[in-house]
Amino acid sequence: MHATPKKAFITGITGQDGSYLAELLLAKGYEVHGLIRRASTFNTHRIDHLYSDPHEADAKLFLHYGDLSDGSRLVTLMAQIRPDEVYNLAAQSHVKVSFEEPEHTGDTTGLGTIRLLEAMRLANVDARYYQASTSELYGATPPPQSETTPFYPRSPYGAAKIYSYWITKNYREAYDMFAVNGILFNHESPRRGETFVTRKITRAVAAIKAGQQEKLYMGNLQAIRDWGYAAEYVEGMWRMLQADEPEDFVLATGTPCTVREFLEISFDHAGLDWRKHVEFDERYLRPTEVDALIGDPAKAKDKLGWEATIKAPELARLMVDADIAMLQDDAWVDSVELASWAK
Ligand code: NDP
Ligand code: GDR
Repeated sequence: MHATPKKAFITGITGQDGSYLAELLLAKGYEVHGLIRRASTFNTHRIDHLYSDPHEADAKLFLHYGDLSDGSRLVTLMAQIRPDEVYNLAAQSHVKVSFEEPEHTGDTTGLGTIRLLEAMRLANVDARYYQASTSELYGATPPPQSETTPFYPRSPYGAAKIYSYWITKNYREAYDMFAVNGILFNHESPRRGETFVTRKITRAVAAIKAGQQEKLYMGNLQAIRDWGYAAEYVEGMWRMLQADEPEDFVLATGTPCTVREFLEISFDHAGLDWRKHVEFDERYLRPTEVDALIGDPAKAKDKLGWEATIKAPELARLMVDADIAMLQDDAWVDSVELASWAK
């Protein structure tokens, strides 16, 4: 353990992964600095439980306004904080939305990465850098997908992330930075954004069970995904930055599950028949779909000792239980009905 605590800087700290990672690093004794966007409403609900008044002597979590579109702000923050580890988790992360906002997605999910890497260089910060890369890079390339599988992205999101992947690798080679890509397959949790398919399903199950909703409108049920549990994946991110050498790693369960199977398991768990409630709506289809993602996590097991223990069926059940409990406690973080704008 350091005499002074290690400092981590997390972009995307208000998101699903950022909240679990902040929790993990605080538990390990880190001082954690997070980038938050100014919004007209509070957007910190996922990390409120970790926050203490910065005037308190033992405060360990510090939040800074900023945005991945604002390069000079990132330089200032790097110079002020001088972190030991930087985790770039911020992104416009929704694949379907990226078809509607391709330029914005390119700007934050793609160019945001170079702004942050340059900020580190300009501020002379010699930190270890984690880039949130994704199985969406593989896109149309059939499974199983590993660190050596060729990329073929199928969305503006995937194309923006491929830029971030390569620029991270380039900075590692060009400037000898400890900069790595975690190529993470889908990972979910009760904190998952409400418009990603797993959470959309488990929230609907809770609402239908409570008699508050009748129908659930869905897109492509044939898609195959490799769903793991987010709380386990952030441990893998941290381990990548503790390794002796900077290397890229796949994190996945290695186990396939279709959207239809996830639906079935979730509805069954609440004693419901999904066929009575689920209807097709073409608005949830993507112009180009990623049909099948199944990761090969052998390298992470071998070199990091990391392994996913929670697979899709258990994940679906724990998310349904959490959404039912949240609804009963009236603790749903907002009142987002799964209205037509929800993707
Ligand atoms: P979320 O969508 O839950 O969180 C995204 C975060 O990025 C939020 O904190 C959001 O802030 C922030 N953000 C968005 N745009 C900007 C911007 N312009 N400037 C600063 N912050 C911004 O994503 P996840 O937690 O699920 O994923 C984390 C990262 O991992 C993302 O990069 C995602 O693309 C990638 N990834 C995720 C996978 C998954 O299955 N979850 C799999 C593989 C990769 P705000 O709260 O204000 O919106
Ligand atoms: P994905 O996640 O695109 O894999 O990206 P998402 O949960 O949005 O979709 C998974 C699959 O479900 C199908 N689907 C639907 N999806 C949504 N959102 N809503 C629906 O109604 C619906 N019906 C069917 C989709 O077509 C798709 O095949 C996630 C994000 O977290 C990315 O940031 C991350 O990089 C990848 O996972 C790995």
